[in-house]
Amino acid sequence: MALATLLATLIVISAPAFGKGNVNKHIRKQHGTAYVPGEVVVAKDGGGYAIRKVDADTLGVVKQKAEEIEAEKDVRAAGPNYAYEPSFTPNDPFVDQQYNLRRIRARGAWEYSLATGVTIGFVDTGYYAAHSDLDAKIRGEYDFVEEDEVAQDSGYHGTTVVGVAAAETNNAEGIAAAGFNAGFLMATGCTDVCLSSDTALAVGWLVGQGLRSSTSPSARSRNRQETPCSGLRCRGRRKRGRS
Ligand SMILES: [Ca+2]
Ligand SMILES: [Ca+2]
Ligand SMILES: [Ca+2]
Repeated sequence: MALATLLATLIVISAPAFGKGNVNKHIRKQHGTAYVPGEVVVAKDGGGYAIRKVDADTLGVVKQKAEEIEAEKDVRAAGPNYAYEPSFTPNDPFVDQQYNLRRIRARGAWEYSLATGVTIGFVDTGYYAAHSDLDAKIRGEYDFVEEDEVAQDSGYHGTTVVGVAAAETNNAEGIAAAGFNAGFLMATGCTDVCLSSDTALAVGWLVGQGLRSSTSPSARSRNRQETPCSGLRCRGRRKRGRS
């Protein structure tokens, strides 16, 4: 009896206080939502919060109990004791310096999608193919300025733009990209200047690769009419008088 009493005392002493010891709580996940069974968080009219124990196991019944409690006098709001985890942070060394990712709340978006299987098309100045944060992401390229199959970067604009959207992410190197697992196609349509005659063909080529254009349906229709060829087949069909 003495041992049982001692054990009971120890259990009471080690019980977590409200707001602490959440790791000891029995957290359950139902339909992707994590919560603590048998608990409702109650916000009082006069301020402050409290946990109310309820006889409810599934999330649906906990919500039902919370609604009943919310209808009580002196209760401002009540709801399940939901459990949240910090958003995933990739291991790329520069990720903490990437203000752009914080601004667009990329970490929250990555909870829903890592863009696996997605390909992003770029019309830009080309890209640096040997870049170790890009070399595994290229899915195809064409240079509509030089009319060849090597979309080398004539500056650093294209490399920067591609990196922000589709650099290799969570590879313990360089930066993280909003597109996470997304690959990319590069259609070079610019050097220090972008000509419509090059960029229109470049967009048409990307559409021909199966990418959806962000231009209007009428513009897409025009592009298809003006650029029925794609990739290699375009070569030699255009006489633009450029060297
Ligand atoms: Ca790489
Ligand atoms: Ca080239
Ligand atoms: Ca990286």
